[in-house]
Amino acid sequence: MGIPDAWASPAGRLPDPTGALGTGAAGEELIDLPVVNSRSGLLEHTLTVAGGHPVVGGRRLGLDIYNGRLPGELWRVRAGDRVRVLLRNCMEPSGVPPVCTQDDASGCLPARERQTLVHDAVTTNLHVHGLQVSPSGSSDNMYVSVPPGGSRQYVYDIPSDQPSGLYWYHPHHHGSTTHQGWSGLCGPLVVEGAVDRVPEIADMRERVIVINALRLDVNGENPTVSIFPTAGDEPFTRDDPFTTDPVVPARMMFPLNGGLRPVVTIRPGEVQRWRVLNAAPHREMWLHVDGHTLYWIGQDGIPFACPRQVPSLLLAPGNRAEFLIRGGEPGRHCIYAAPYRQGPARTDRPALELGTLEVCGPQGSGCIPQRLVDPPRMPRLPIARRRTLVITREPSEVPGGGARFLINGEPFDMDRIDQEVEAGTVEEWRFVNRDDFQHPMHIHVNPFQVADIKGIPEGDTSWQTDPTLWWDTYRLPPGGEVTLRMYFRPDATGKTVFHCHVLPHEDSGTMGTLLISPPGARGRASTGA
Ligand SMILES: [Cu+2]
Repeated sequence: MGIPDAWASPAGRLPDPTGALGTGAAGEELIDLPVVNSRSGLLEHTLTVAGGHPVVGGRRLGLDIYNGRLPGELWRVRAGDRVRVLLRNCMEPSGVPPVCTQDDASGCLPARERQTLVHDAVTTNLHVHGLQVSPSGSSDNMYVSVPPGGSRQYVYDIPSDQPSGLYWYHPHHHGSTTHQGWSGLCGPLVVEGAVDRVPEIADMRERVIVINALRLDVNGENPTVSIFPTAGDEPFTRDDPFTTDPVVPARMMFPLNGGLRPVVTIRPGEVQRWRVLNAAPHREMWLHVDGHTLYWIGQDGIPFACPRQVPSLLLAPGNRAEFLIRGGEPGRHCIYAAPYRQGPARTDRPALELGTLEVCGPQGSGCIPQRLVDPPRMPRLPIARRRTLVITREPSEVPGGGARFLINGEPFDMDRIDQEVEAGTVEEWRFVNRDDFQHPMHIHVNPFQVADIKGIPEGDTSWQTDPTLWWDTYRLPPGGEVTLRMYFRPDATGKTVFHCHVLPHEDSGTMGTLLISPPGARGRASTGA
């Protein structure tokens, strides 16, 4: 599709809701999120989602948020704990989106006859991303709807072998996941364990950092118009590759722990432990800290055997990267996402300043440990089954609605069972990407290893392909393919999902259902080769 006039117009025509976009560090200190701890094996908590007014970069916004703050509190638990969370939905529809005429100076297009509001924008539920818990009943059940005024009691029993690392919680109601993600609805969840007892790490200053992407209209609110995903037809230089119906001018803000371009302080020589979540619904972040090497110690919640020295780390939406960083030359160093080609040529993501690392004060200390912990091992079982899943692109069913992306030719249908697996077995899933955009695939409940990958773009140094690493979200190269090896743990059975974690893709149907049957249950024929 073509570029709507509003986006083709000079940048100056679009009001900037941030009031400070691209003007350098906003200067706030990175805050530590408030912590909710488990006690005696139980984390008991109420999570209220309601409209609120977080102040980001000096601007008072109007967004739906958890417990009155952006992002939500940090939950800290241990493997084997029970988490009881009462989700209360106190959201209210924010009304009709702003619509104006074509000659309006704000650059809107006229409303279509049919205004497509986000489907069920204020219906929600809860997903604990990466926890290897039951997807059934009152646990991590993706088929639950909590309407406005409703509530739901969730109970998650974290297994005793859940790796110690960074996970997160966020809404996962099909159709409104993107919208609620662009409100910043999410929070980090740390499972404490063996890696925290590595002596060098136990002594370090820890920073849990949540990167949000907020989509804001001129009023500082998240517009409730439908999002049409595209794969690059829109100018990414606005960092906004989506069009809406009706078109509403909007800009993105990318706060860290709710602060716009905050300052993170470290002493020269001091080693800190950073645990970073990319909660942006659509944007990959090729994370760099100017002048600093990263010592990568864990990915998607799963710690490594030893640190890996890397110049940068790419976080797809949903990924968590954990690393150590040693304060270098005194002074200010940019924390940024490097320019990156997430889609086809000429649609590059521009550089994005996220914050500033300020190295200052007396000489600090700290050591990079040689050894960490024993990572989980893939059980030595024969591959019970190999499946092929093909991602294709087709025009949206909605006229002018851009593209949508299908899995094996079909959009999401929650009443269908696409893949049925037997718990206690190992399978290989080969994802073939027939599209020219990277689609980061997330599979619920069980993490996986990358057994094979083809089609990494030439010269793209952002990929980590070590087959011993574990992930729960992994990118498919454009026009390439990835084979994921998974063990379906026997104690987490039921119906769940797998999907692209570019949330506008997920909401438009790039999601499949996955039934994990109890061990010994007879599988039936299902899609796949
Ligand atoms: Cu996708």
